[in-house]
Amino acid sequence: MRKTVGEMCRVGFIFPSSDYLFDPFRGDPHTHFQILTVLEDRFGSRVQLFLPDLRGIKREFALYHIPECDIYLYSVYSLDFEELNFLVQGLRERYPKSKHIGGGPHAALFSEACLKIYDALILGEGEEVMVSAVEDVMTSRELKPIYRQDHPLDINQFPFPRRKYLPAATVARKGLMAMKKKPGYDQLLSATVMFSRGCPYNCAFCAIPSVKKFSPGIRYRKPHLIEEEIRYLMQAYGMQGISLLDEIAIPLKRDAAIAHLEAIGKTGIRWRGQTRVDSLTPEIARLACESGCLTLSLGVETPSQRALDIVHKNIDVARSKETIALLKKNDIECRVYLVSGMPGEPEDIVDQTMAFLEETQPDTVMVSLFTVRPGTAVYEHPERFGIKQLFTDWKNMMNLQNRYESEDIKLTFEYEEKTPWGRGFSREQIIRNFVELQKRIREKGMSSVLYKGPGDDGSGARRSRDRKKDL
Ligand code: B12
Ligand code: SF4
Repeated sequence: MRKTVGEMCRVGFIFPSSDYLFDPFRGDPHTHFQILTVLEDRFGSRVQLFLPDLRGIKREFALYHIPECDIYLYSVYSLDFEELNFLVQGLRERYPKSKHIGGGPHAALFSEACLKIYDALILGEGEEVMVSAVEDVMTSRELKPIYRQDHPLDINQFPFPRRKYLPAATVARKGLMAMKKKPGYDQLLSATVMFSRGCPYNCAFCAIPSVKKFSPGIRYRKPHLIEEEIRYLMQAYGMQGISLLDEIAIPLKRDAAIAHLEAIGKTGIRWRGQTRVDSLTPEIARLACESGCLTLSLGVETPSQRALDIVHKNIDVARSKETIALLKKNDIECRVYLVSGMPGEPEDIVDQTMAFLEETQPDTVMVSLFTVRPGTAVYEHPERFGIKQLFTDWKNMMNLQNRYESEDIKLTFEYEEKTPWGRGFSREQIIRNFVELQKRIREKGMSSVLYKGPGDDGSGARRSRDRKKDL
């Protein structure tokens, strides 16, 4: 193993297999691009950087794909916790002098457990503290156990995240822009992007409020930086479409929203994104369409006002209906996100949901099963939500979306028989409702469109067959 003092330091930021996802290549490793870009700018030729991409690779063969490094980095998501532990162990055996640094949601939520696995943790935003950690390794080979960024950074001081750490074919791919009613958009070369950090709301089922506890609220990149990043993607990769992963795609304040949309619109790119149902006005919806917006996904969650109130979603059902209509009026395809199994659902939730969809006619609907994740208020105080038991096998924390023929549905919680809103559904009832809802949505022709990729026979069967876990 090389000595790092005064020499080049090799840093590898590992992206796990994500084998529980339908298509792990639909998302991009933004954290990895961001941190590697910052390290490159800060250390220049004193570091050699790698992004070992383990998507599609079987766990037992993963180590063959990871080069020897002095420092390995991991963004620890609860679902990946186990896989990453396995990798750290394997890499320690193979390269005993290597250092292992974890960050991300699970590290922020379970620091003590993570400190048993990693040599050091990055808590909060990583750009500045990661530079200190690399300097520590370069100068003394000693790491502090915790590097904490306990206040928000100005995200506009950093360059846009460069993507050269992955092959171009991985960076720009087809399928992300597929539309339900307009053919051809699935052929656009596309990638995911993020122009903001955080969310100012506190929905009880969402991990954002606590994984972002060191940097609360929402911050957007400045319009000229957004434009610069899109132009880079277009010039370097021939990008024709972008999928915004921001929680709230369009800033909530009018002036900021207009400048944001103008910056995107100037580039001529097509885009899609997601937002809250209370974040759009008629003017902003029109400008979104003019700026190239093809699809917006709305966090409708449920047509039950009682359930929305119990999970502090802070929206009303009437507003959901208005916003769906607004998108339709502006020729923006509307996808509705629903969650099935939420606390407070009435007995006839399936019928109520179908009546809501019948009335509003969104273009597509995605239903997830209610999942209790660490970092959420429901996880912290299950009793307030009528929950008597939680199951903490992290690998079952995936939102199921019925994308495979036979899903192995595992609930992460169980309701009391008597809850503050009345009878709590049994586990069997929740699963029955979820399956029934999926079936009826399919029958209505409102299921999402999924690009199946080259070689698919069109039925989606190839992927289903190939999965060990039909998830
Ligand atoms: C983009 C995104 C993805 C992308 C890419 C993820 C990635 N690993 O890069 C894709 C689409 C692949 C994805 C998939 C999933 N995601 Co996701 N994802 C997000 C999202 C929207 C943004 C994260 C992001 O890239 N931000 C931009 C970067 C620059 O910021 P950041 O990640 O916060 O990282 C900063 C700091 O936290 C820190 N940092 C974080 N990790 C590390 C590690 C090191 C070593 C260092 C130095 C610093 C550091 O430095 C960064 C810069 O300051 C968040 C919600 C959110 N807003 O945070 C959910 C979120 C992180 N995802 C979540 C989940 C659950 C998933 C999935 C399991 C799918 C699912 N929805 O069920 C999979 C897991 C896939 C995987 N194996 O990683 C949860 C995590 C909950 C938890 N307890 O783990 C979140 C919080 C969403 C939510 N509302 O629940 N995701
Ligand atoms: S569900 Fe959406 S609006 Fe609610 S806290 Fe999470 S990201 Fe914010």
